[in-house]
Amino acid sequence: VNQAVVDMLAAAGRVLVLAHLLPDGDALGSSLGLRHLLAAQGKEVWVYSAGPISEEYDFLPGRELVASELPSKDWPELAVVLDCHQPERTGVNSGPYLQKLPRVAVIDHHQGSASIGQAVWVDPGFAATSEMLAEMAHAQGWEMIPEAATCLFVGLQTDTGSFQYSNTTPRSFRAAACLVEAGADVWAISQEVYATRPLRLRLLGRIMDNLELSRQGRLAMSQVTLAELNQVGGGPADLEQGVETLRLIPGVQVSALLRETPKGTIKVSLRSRGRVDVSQVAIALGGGGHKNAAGVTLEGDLPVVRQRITSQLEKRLEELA
Ligand SMILES: [Mn+2]
Repeated sequence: VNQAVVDMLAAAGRVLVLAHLLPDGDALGSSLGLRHLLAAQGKEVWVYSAGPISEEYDFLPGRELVASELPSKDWPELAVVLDCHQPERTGVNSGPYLQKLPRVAVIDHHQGSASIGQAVWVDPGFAATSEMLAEMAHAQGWEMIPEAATCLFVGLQTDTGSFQYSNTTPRSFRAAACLVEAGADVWAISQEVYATRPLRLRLLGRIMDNLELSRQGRLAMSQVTLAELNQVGGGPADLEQGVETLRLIPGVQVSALLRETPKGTIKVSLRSRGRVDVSQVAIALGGGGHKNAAGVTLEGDLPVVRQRITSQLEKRLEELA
Protein backbone atom coordinates (compact mmCIF):
# COMPACT_ATOMS: atom_id res chain seq x y z
CA VAL A 1 0.00 0.00 0.00
CA ASN A 2 1.28 3.42 -1.00
CA GLN A 3 1.45 5.84 1.92
CA ALA A 4 1.41 9.00 -0.21
CA VAL A 5 -1.90 7.92 -1.79
CA VAL A 6 -3.35 6.98 1.60
CA ASP A 7 -2.36 10.37 3.05
CA MET A 8 -3.81 12.26 0.12
CA LEU A 9 -7.12 10.37 0.39
CA ALA A 10 -7.23 10.97 4.14
CA ALA A 11 -6.72 14.72 3.71
CA ALA A 12 -9.38 15.30 1.05
CA GLY A 13 -13.05 15.98 1.75
CA ARG A 14 -14.28 16.30 -1.84
CA VAL A 15 -12.92 13.73 -4.23
CA LEU A 16 -13.34 13.19 -7.96
CA VAL A 17 -12.93 9.57 -9.03
CA LEU A 18 -12.40 8.62 -12.65
CA ALA A 19 -11.07 5.75 -14.74
CA HIS A 20 -10.41 5.05 -18.41
CA LEU A 21 -12.89 5.41 -21.26
CA LEU A 22 -15.02 2.41 -22.23
CA PRO A 23 -14.80 1.26 -18.62
CA ASP A 24 -14.51 -2.46 -18.01
CA GLY A 25 -15.52 -4.25 -14.82
CA ASP A 26 -12.38 -3.18 -13.02
CA ALA A 27 -12.53 0.48 -14.11
CA LEU A 28 -16.15 0.77 -12.98
CA GLY A 29 -15.86 -1.56 -10.02
CA SER A 30 -12.82 0.25 -8.63
CA SER A 31 -14.39 3.68 -9.26
CA LEU A 32 -17.65 2.85 -7.51
CA GLY A 33 -15.89 0.74 -4.88
CA LEU A 34 -13.66 3.67 -3.94
CA ARG A 35 -16.69 5.93 -4.01
CA HIS A 36 -18.49 3.76 -1.46
CA LEU A 37 -15.41 3.42 0.75
CA LEU A 38 -14.87 7.18 0.86
CA ALA A 39 -18.57 8.03 1.21
CA ALA A 40 -18.71 5.68 4.23
CA GLN A 41 -16.04 7.92 5.74
CA GLY A 42 -18.23 10.98 5.26
CA LYS A 43 -16.47 12.29 2.16
CA GLU A 44 -18.21 13.77 -0.86
CA VAL A 45 -17.35 11.82 -3.98
CA TRP A 46 -18.02 12.55 -7.66
CA VAL A 47 -17.63 9.59 -10.03
CA TYR A 48 -17.04 10.60 -13.62
CA SER A 49 -17.05 8.59 -16.83
CA ALA A 50 -17.07 10.38 -20.17
CA GLY A 51 -18.34 7.79 -22.57
CA PRO A 52 -20.88 5.03 -22.88
CA ILE A 53 -20.99 2.38 -20.15
CA SER A 54 -21.85 -1.20 -21.02
CA GLU A 55 -25.29 -2.17 -19.69
CA GLU A 56 -23.99 -5.35 -18.07
CA TYR A 57 -22.70 -3.15 -15.24
CA ASP A 58 -26.07 -1.50 -14.62
CA PHE A 59 -26.49 -3.70 -11.54
CA LEU A 60 -23.45 -2.26 -9.77
CA PRO A 61 -24.47 -0.49 -6.57
CA GLY A 62 -24.20 3.25 -7.22
CA ARG A 63 -24.14 2.90 -11.01
CA GLU A 64 -26.71 5.74 -11.21
CA LEU A 65 -24.21 8.04 -9.49
CA VAL A 66 -21.75 7.92 -12.39
CA ALA A 67 -21.84 11.38 -13.99
CA SER A 68 -20.98 12.10 -17.60
CA GLU A 69 -20.05 15.65 -16.63
CA LEU A 70 -17.10 16.89 -14.64
CA PRO A 71 -17.71 18.89 -11.48
CA SER A 72 -16.99 22.63 -11.62
CA LYS A 73 -13.27 23.21 -11.65
CA ASP A 74 -12.92 24.41 -8.04
CA TRP A 75 -14.96 21.51 -6.65
CA PRO A 76 -12.60 18.58 -6.07
CA GLU A 77 -9.75 18.84 -3.61
CA LEU A 78 -8.37 15.67 -5.07
CA ALA A 79 -8.87 13.59 -8.20
CA VAL A 80 -8.12 9.87 -8.14
CA VAL A 81 -7.31 8.30 -11.49
CA LEU A 82 -8.01 4.58 -11.46
CA ASP A 83 -7.09 1.65 -13.70
CA CYS A 84 -5.01 3.83 -16.05
CA HIS A 85 -2.25 6.33 -15.51
CA GLN A 86 -2.42 8.64 -18.49
CA PRO A 87 -4.87 11.56 -18.17
CA GLU A 88 -5.85 11.40 -21.85
CA ARG A 89 -7.19 7.87 -21.33
CA THR A 90 -9.89 9.27 -19.04
CA GLY A 91 -11.43 11.35 -21.85
CA VAL A 92 -11.03 14.41 -24.02
CA ASN A 93 -12.27 16.87 -21.41
CA SER A 94 -10.96 15.26 -18.24
CA GLY A 95 -7.34 15.22 -19.47
CA PRO A 96 -6.92 19.02 -19.50
CA TYR A 97 -9.17 19.29 -16.42
CA LEU A 98 -6.86 17.04 -14.41
CA GLN A 99 -3.80 19.07 -15.41
CA LYS A 100 -5.34 22.09 -13.67
CA LEU A 101 -6.11 20.39 -10.35
CA PRO A 102 -3.73 20.87 -7.43
CA ARG A 103 -3.78 17.23 -6.35
CA VAL A 104 -4.11 14.07 -8.41
CA ALA A 105 -3.52 10.55 -7.14
CA VAL A 106 -3.09 7.53 -9.43
CA ILE A 107 -3.88 3.93 -8.52
CA ASP A 108 -3.30 1.46 -11.34
CA HIS A 109 -1.98 -2.01 -12.09
CA HIS A 110 -0.99 -1.49 -15.74
CA GLN A 111 2.65 -1.41 -16.79
CA GLY A 112 4.30 1.91 -17.50
CA SER A 113 5.03 5.14 -15.70
CA ALA A 114 2.40 7.73 -14.85
CA SER A 115 2.44 11.06 -16.65
CA ILE A 116 0.34 12.73 -13.97
CA GLY A 117 -0.14 12.72 -10.21
CA GLN A 118 1.54 13.92 -7.03
CA ALA A 119 0.89 10.55 -5.42
CA VAL A 120 1.31 7.58 -7.73
CA TRP A 121 0.72 3.93 -6.92
CA VAL A 122 1.25 1.87 -10.06
CA ASP A 123 2.00 -1.79 -9.46
CA PRO A 124 1.58 -4.41 -12.21
CA GLY A 125 1.96 -7.09 -9.53
CA PHE A 126 -1.71 -6.65 -8.73
CA ALA A 127 -4.33 -8.44 -10.82
CA ALA A 128 -6.76 -5.52 -10.67
CA THR A 129 -7.07 -1.96 -9.46
CA SER A 130 -9.95 -3.28 -7.37
CA GLU A 131 -7.52 -5.68 -5.69
CA MET A 132 -5.27 -2.73 -4.80
CA LEU A 133 -8.22 -0.87 -3.27
CA ALA A 134 -9.39 -3.95 -1.34
CA GLU A 135 -5.91 -4.39 0.09
CA MET A 136 -5.61 -0.68 0.93
CA ALA A 137 -9.00 -0.67 2.65
CA HIS A 138 -8.03 -3.74 4.65
CA ALA A 139 -4.61 -2.36 5.63
CA GLN A 140 -6.11 0.97 6.69
CA GLY A 141 -8.95 -0.65 8.60
CA TRP A 142 -11.55 1.16 6.48
CA GLU A 143 -15.11 -0.02 6.82
CA MET A 144 -15.92 -2.34 3.89
CA ILE A 145 -19.63 -1.82 3.31
CA PRO A 146 -21.39 -4.48 1.14
CA GLU A 147 -21.82 -2.02 -1.75
CA ALA A 148 -18.07 -1.41 -1.85
CA ALA A 149 -17.33 -5.14 -1.55
CA THR A 150 -19.65 -5.93 -4.47
CA CYS A 151 -18.08 -3.34 -6.76
CA LEU A 152 -14.52 -4.34 -5.92
CA PHE A 153 -15.34 -8.03 -6.32
CA VAL A 154 -16.66 -7.38 -9.83
CA GLY A 155 -13.41 -5.60 -10.70
CA LEU A 156 -11.28 -8.42 -9.33
CA GLN A 157 -13.43 -11.14 -10.89
CA THR A 158 -13.47 -9.62 -14.38
CA ASP A 159 -9.78 -8.67 -14.52
CA THR A 160 -8.75 -12.18 -13.46
CA GLY A 161 -11.20 -13.88 -15.84
CA SER A 162 -12.98 -15.36 -12.82
CA PHE A 163 -9.67 -16.16 -11.15
CA GLN A 164 -8.42 -18.13 -14.16
CA TYR A 165 -5.72 -15.86 -15.66
CA SER A 166 -2.08 -16.09 -14.67
CA ASN A 167 -2.33 -12.71 -12.91
CA THR A 168 -4.36 -14.46 -10.20
CA THR A 169 -2.25 -14.75 -7.04
CA PRO A 170 -2.78 -15.84 -3.43
CA ARG A 171 -3.23 -12.14 -2.73
CA SER A 172 -6.13 -12.02 -5.22
CA PHE A 173 -7.88 -14.83 -3.35
CA ARG A 174 -7.22 -13.13 -0.01
CA ALA A 175 -8.74 -9.92 -1.33
CA ALA A 176 -11.68 -11.90 -2.75
CA ALA A 177 -12.18 -13.65 0.59
CA CYS A 178 -12.30 -10.31 2.41
CA LEU A 179 -14.80 -8.96 -0.12
CA VAL A 180 -17.07 -12.01 0.13
CA GLU A 181 -16.91 -11.81 3.92
CA ALA A 182 -17.93 -8.16 3.65
CA GLY A 183 -21.03 -9.01 1.63
CA ALA A 184 -20.15 -9.58 -2.03
CA ASP A 185 -22.64 -12.20 -3.28
CA VAL A 186 -20.64 -14.40 -5.66
CA TRP A 187 -23.51 -16.17 -7.40
CA ALA A 188 -25.66 -13.06 -7.81
CA ILE A 189 -22.70 -11.11 -9.20
CA SER A 190 -21.64 -13.93 -11.55
CA GLN A 191 -25.11 -14.21 -13.01
CA GLU A 192 -25.04 -10.52 -13.89
CA VAL A 193 -21.50 -10.41 -15.22
CA TYR A 194 -21.56 -13.66 -17.20
CA ALA A 195 -25.12 -13.67 -18.48
CA THR A 196 -25.15 -15.13 -22.00
CA ARG A 197 -26.57 -12.68 -24.48
CA PRO A 198 -27.74 -13.98 -27.90
CA LEU A 199 -26.18 -10.95 -29.57
CA ARG A 200 -22.78 -11.83 -28.16
CA LEU A 201 -23.06 -15.42 -29.29
CA ARG A 202 -23.93 -14.17 -32.78
CA LEU A 203 -20.85 -11.96 -32.76
CA LEU A 204 -18.84 -14.90 -31.48
CA GLY A 205 -20.12 -16.80 -34.50
CA ARG A 206 -18.76 -14.10 -36.84
CA ILE A 207 -15.43 -14.11 -35.04
CA MET A 208 -15.16 -17.89 -35.36
CA ASP A 209 -16.15 -17.72 -39.06
CA ASN A 210 -13.30 -15.25 -39.62
CA LEU A 211 -10.78 -17.22 -37.56
CA GLU A 212 -7.46 -18.14 -39.12
CA LEU A 213 -4.98 -20.38 -37.35
CA SER A 214 -1.35 -20.34 -38.44
CA ARG A 215 2.13 -21.27 -37.18
CA GLN A 216 1.06 -24.84 -36.37
CA GLY A 217 -2.02 -23.53 -34.58
CA ARG A 218 -0.08 -21.31 -32.23
CA LEU A 219 -1.35 -18.04 -33.70
CA ALA A 220 -5.08 -17.25 -33.86
CA MET A 221 -6.20 -14.21 -35.84
CA SER A 222 -9.71 -12.99 -36.42
CA GLN A 223 -11.55 -9.82 -37.25
CA VAL A 224 -14.91 -8.10 -37.22
CA THR A 225 -15.72 -5.52 -39.86
CA LEU A 226 -17.87 -2.51 -39.10
CA ALA A 227 -20.50 -3.90 -41.47
CA GLU A 228 -20.65 -7.18 -39.52
CA LEU A 229 -20.81 -5.33 -36.21
CA ASN A 230 -23.64 -3.13 -37.44
CA GLN A 231 -25.48 -6.07 -38.93
CA VAL A 232 -25.49 -8.00 -35.67
CA GLY A 233 -25.71 -4.90 -33.49
CA GLY A 234 -23.91 -4.30 -30.22
CA GLY A 235 -20.81 -2.46 -29.15
CA PRO A 236 -17.19 -3.09 -28.19
CA ALA A 237 -18.11 -4.69 -24.86
CA ASP A 238 -20.02 -7.39 -26.74
CA LEU A 239 -16.76 -8.53 -28.33
CA GLU A 240 -14.93 -9.21 -25.07
CA GLN A 241 -16.07 -12.81 -24.97
CA GLY A 242 -14.78 -13.35 -28.49
CA VAL A 243 -11.39 -11.90 -27.64
CA GLU A 244 -11.06 -14.31 -24.73
CA THR A 245 -12.41 -17.32 -26.60
CA LEU A 246 -9.65 -17.11 -29.23
CA ARG A 247 -7.01 -17.58 -26.57
CA LEU A 248 -8.82 -20.61 -25.14
CA ILE A 249 -8.38 -22.64 -28.33
CA PRO A 250 -6.03 -25.53 -27.43
CA GLY A 251 -2.51 -24.91 -28.74
CA VAL A 252 -2.99 -21.18 -29.28
CA GLN A 253 -0.24 -19.13 -27.68
CA VAL A 254 -1.09 -15.74 -29.13
CA SER A 255 -4.37 -14.38 -30.43
CA ALA A 256 -5.51 -11.14 -31.96
CA LEU A 257 -8.95 -9.77 -32.72
CA LEU A 258 -9.17 -6.80 -35.04
CA ARG A 259 -12.23 -4.63 -35.23
CA GLU A 260 -13.07 -1.70 -37.48
CA THR A 261 -14.27 1.33 -35.54
CA PRO A 262 -16.76 3.95 -36.79
CA LYS A 263 -13.82 6.41 -36.88
CA GLY A 264 -12.13 4.29 -39.53
CA THR A 265 -9.38 3.08 -37.22
CA ILE A 266 -8.64 -0.53 -36.33
CA LYS A 267 -8.80 -1.62 -32.72
CA VAL A 268 -6.50 -4.56 -32.04
CA SER A 269 -7.01 -6.74 -28.96
CA LEU A 270 -4.09 -9.03 -28.19
CA ARG A 271 -4.04 -12.02 -25.87
CA SER A 272 -1.43 -14.60 -25.07
CA ARG A 273 -0.90 -17.43 -22.74
CA GLY A 274 2.40 -18.33 -21.20
CA ARG A 275 5.57 -16.63 -22.23
CA VAL A 276 4.66 -14.36 -25.14
CA ASP A 277 4.50 -10.75 -23.90
CA VAL A 278 1.88 -9.03 -26.06
CA SER A 279 2.23 -5.75 -24.17
CA GLN A 280 5.62 -5.29 -25.87
CA VAL A 281 3.94 -5.56 -29.27
CA ALA A 282 1.18 -3.16 -28.26
CA ILE A 283 3.50 -0.59 -26.65
CA ALA A 284 5.83 -0.62 -29.67
CA LEU A 285 2.83 0.37 -31.80
CA GLY A 286 1.60 3.05 -29.38
CA GLY A 287 -0.82 1.01 -27.28
CA GLY A 288 -0.58 -0.57 -23.86
CA GLY A 289 -1.60 -3.38 -21.56
CA HIS A 290 -0.27 -6.35 -19.68
CA LYS A 291 1.94 -9.29 -20.58
CA ASN A 292 -1.00 -11.54 -21.51
CA ALA A 293 -3.60 -8.94 -22.51
CA ALA A 294 -2.91 -5.77 -24.44
CA GLY A 295 -4.36 -3.56 -27.10
CA VAL A 296 -3.66 -0.83 -29.59
CA THR A 297 -5.64 1.30 -32.03
CA LEU A 298 -4.09 1.75 -35.45
CA GLU A 299 -4.81 3.76 -38.58
CA GLY A 300 -5.16 1.95 -41.86
CA ASP A 301 -7.17 -0.60 -43.77
CA LEU A 302 -8.10 -3.84 -42.08
CA PRO A 303 -6.04 -6.16 -44.35
CA VAL A 304 -2.95 -3.94 -44.01
CA VAL A 305 -3.22 -3.73 -40.22
CA ARG A 306 -3.90 -7.46 -40.05
CA GLN A 307 -0.73 -8.20 -42.01
CA ARG A 308 1.28 -5.87 -39.80
CA ILE A 309 0.01 -7.43 -36.57
CA THR A 310 0.44 -10.96 -37.94
CA SER A 311 4.10 -10.37 -38.77
CA GLN A 312 4.75 -8.77 -35.35
CA LEU A 313 3.18 -11.71 -33.53
CA GLU A 314 4.95 -14.28 -35.73
CA LYS A 315 8.23 -12.60 -34.88
CA ARG A 316 7.47 -12.94 -31.15
CA LEU A 317 6.62 -16.62 -31.57
CA GLU A 318 9.85 -17.24 -33.51
CA GLU A 319 11.91 -15.51 -30.84
CA LEU A 320 10.59 -18.00 -28.30
CA ALA A 321 11.12 -21.05 -30.49
MN1 LIG B 1 -7.86 -3.29 -14.43
